[in-house]
This record gives sequence, C-alpha cells and structure tokens, in this order.
Amino acid sequence: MSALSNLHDHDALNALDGAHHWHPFTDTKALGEGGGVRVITRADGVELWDAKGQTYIDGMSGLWCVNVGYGRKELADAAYSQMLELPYYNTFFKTATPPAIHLAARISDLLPERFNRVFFVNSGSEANDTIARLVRHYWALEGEPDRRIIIGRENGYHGSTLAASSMGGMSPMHDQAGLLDGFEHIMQPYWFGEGRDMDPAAFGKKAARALDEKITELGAENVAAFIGEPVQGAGGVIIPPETYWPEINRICKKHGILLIADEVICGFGRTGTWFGFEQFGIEPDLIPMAKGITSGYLPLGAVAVSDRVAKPVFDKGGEFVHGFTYSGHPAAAAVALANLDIIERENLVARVADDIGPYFAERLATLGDHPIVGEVRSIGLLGAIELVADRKTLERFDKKLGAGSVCRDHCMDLGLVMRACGETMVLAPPFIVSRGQVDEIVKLAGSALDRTAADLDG
Ligand code: PXG
Repeated sequence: MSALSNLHDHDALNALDGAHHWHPFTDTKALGEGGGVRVITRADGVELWDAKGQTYIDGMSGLWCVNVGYGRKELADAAYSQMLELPYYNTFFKTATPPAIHLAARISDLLPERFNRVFFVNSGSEANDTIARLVRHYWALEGEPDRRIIIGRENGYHGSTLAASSMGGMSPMHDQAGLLDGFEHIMQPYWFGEGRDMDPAAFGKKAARALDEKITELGAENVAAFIGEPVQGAGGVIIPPETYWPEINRICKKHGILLIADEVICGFGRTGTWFGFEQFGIEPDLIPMAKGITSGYLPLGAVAVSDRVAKPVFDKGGEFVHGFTYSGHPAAAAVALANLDIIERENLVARVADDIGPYFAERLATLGDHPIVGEVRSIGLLGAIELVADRKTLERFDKKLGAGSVCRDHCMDLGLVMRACGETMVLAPPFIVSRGQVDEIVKLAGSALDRTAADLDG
C-alpha cells in the first residue's frame, strides 16, 4: 500500500501512532493497551468524521476553540492569501506586519477603553507565561519589586508551561513537575462540589474572601496579581455564584493587586458576551486570550494590557526582554481577523446570548431528572452535567469506577464528543450549532447517561 493510500486507513495510522506519536495529557501505557486512537480525518460545521467512517457531533468545539465551526473557507482563504503574500515575518527589532498591526487594534476596539496594548503569543500557556513575567516587570518599575507572588485557584487551569501550570491549580501537574516559587492558590468557587452546605450567595463571598485571607497571610506588599477564569473550563465548567467576582474585584482593589481574567475559553463569545469578564462585573488589568481568537484554525494567543500596566513600561522605557519567534505570526493574525469578521457578520455573540444559548440551557436542563445526574448548569454555550451515584444524597460514584470516563466513552461510541472533567461531563459546542443539533446532543448525552447508569449499577 502506498503511503498516500494509508492516509485515512485506521489500522495503518494506529500502528504508526502507537509507534511514534506521544500524546498530551495521556496515559500512554493505557492507550497502547487499549484500542488505540480515533483518527479524526475530516470535519464540517459541527460534525467530525474518523478514519473508520464514524461521524460525531463535536460537542466540545475541538478543545473549546472551533467557535465558528469547521469548514470555513474564508479562514482557509485568509491563511492562503497571507502565506502567498508574506508567510512569515517577525515583530522584533522595529518590524511589524499588516495583519498583526490590524489585529492588535481590532482587539483593543473590542475591549473597554483602558485596554490599548496587545502582546502576541502562540497559545494560552504562552499568554499566561508572558503575564507572569510582565506583572513582575511592572511592579519592579513601580518601585515595588517584592510584589512577585501570583495567586491562582485550586482546580484552575491556565496552561501547561511551568509558569502557567504554577498559576493553575491542577495538583496532578504540580505533583509531577513541581510548582514554581511565587505561586499560591486559594479555594475555587465550586458550589456543587464544595459549598452545598451554604446558600450559593454566601458561598460565593466565602470563596472570594479566601483571597483576602491569603493576601493578608502573604503580605500585600509581596503579592503581584490574582488570576482566575471567569468560568473555569477544564476544571469542569464551574460558574461562580453572582457574589463571587464583585468581591474578588473589591479585594484586589483594596490591596492594589493586579487582576487577570483568563479569557482563553470564555473570550470571543463563548458565554454570550464578547468576553466573560463583562458578564460577571470583573474589572481586569490583564487579559490572556487564545483558542477562539482564530477559532483554532491556526495557533495564536494574545495578552491585552490595560493602560495601568502598560503605562510605566511605555513611559519609563527599557526593554521588556520577552517574546517569541512567532509573536504576531501574519498568517495566524490574518485568520484571526477573518474569524472576527465572521463572528461580527453572523452576530454569533448575540446568537449565543439570546437564541441558541438559552435553547441549549433549556434542553440540557431536561437531563437534570436523570437518575445519575446531580446538577446541570450552563452559561452561553458552556454546559456541565454532574454525575452522582445517588440523586437524593448527591453522593458521588466510587472514584475507582471512573464514572466520567465511562460516560465519555459511551458518548464517543454513540457519536457525541463530550468531555469528562473527573465526574463532571462538559459541553462547549460551536456557536453555529443548530437547534436540531442541540436536540441531538442532548438525546445522545441522555443515552450515554443511561448506559453509564447501567454499567455502574450495583
Ligand atoms: N487558560 C485557559 C483558561 C485554558 O482553558 C489555557 C489557558 C492554555 O492554553 P493552551 O493554548 O496553551 O493550551 C487553557 C487551555 C481540556 C483542555 O481538556 C483545556 C485546555 C487545553 C487543553 C485541554 O479541557 N485549556
């Protein structure tokens, strides 16, 4: 068989994959002993095809990123034209390219007036690494070089580089690779998981006040910034109580510390506003973004910087000794501009807020009656289903049973991509998902729950 005819052959690809391809966040031994990988070969709209010919509804927009859906010719055309015109040039050493310049201006226009500077990177992790360096540089310029600590949250996710994973609160990552000095964590505002003995509003305040306690413990003079996702994504679509963010805002202001709203998942319309911070009344100083900026068609990330942080750096001068070969990559920036055109032209943010988001919420809520479901929640096109062994007591399944993985595998077999974050099933479909496709997602999720319940019964 020629190499070309092997291109979509499931078995041949699996043999090669098993021999050479090392997958991220994967138990490679278990993968080798299991049935191998599903090789995704093609996609259109909200649908995926694999090398065996099975189709799936992509309830996760890839990894929370393909917001405008697959098969958008104009994004491919934007990359193609830009690659012919100028495939690469850097933004170091007093040079720039038109797409990078336009995109910086366009992102500034989407944000409140105090955001006028955009630093480009290639991923969410790099955005957060950039922020870790920038906030320390900022405080040194402000004459407070001891303000170096960044406080994040348990079960927060900010990326996989050492600085980004240290900002995050994923303990398996810390256990394996260590936690850098200068990163601290407070509790997460996860009412279903950690606060059910209180009413949500009181719990939200309690979770926020953990920040005040931590700052007091560390000494405000040592704290640079607090980082949080408006809605935690990888942690399990954790939507904080309404009381949470206003209190976090107040505490950050009181101690003068910078507030970072990680919009890598929430940004560009996912929650029904252009950015998640708008909905929760968060007043950030720095905004890392990635994923939805190009709808995942090419890698790109950015850090939007408020005047407060940018001013001393620009006014006092001196080099911010940081950057990447591909910062502001022209093809990625051209795709981002075309992606923003689509979101605006098709009114996709309003669609998520007023049309498909509410429909998704209504349909998803019907799964709340299922015998192994403890809670269903959603915001915009982010949804979560909490798996429980007992609906009355909300007791979880025995961890050893791996209820989330069982449910996820059933979803995949049924043709639905739904992700498991521990015992929380999560959904983040593309913004173009139709009502019929939402119905199908909910129907398949329901079947997967039935099968999971049958598997784990007794
Ligand atoms: N911040 C947030 C809020 C994220 O969700 C990152 C930063 C890092 O972005 P990069 O582009 O470096 O991956 C993320 C990424 C999952 C999953 O399984 C989630 C992410 C990435 C990979 C897997 O839920 N989020």
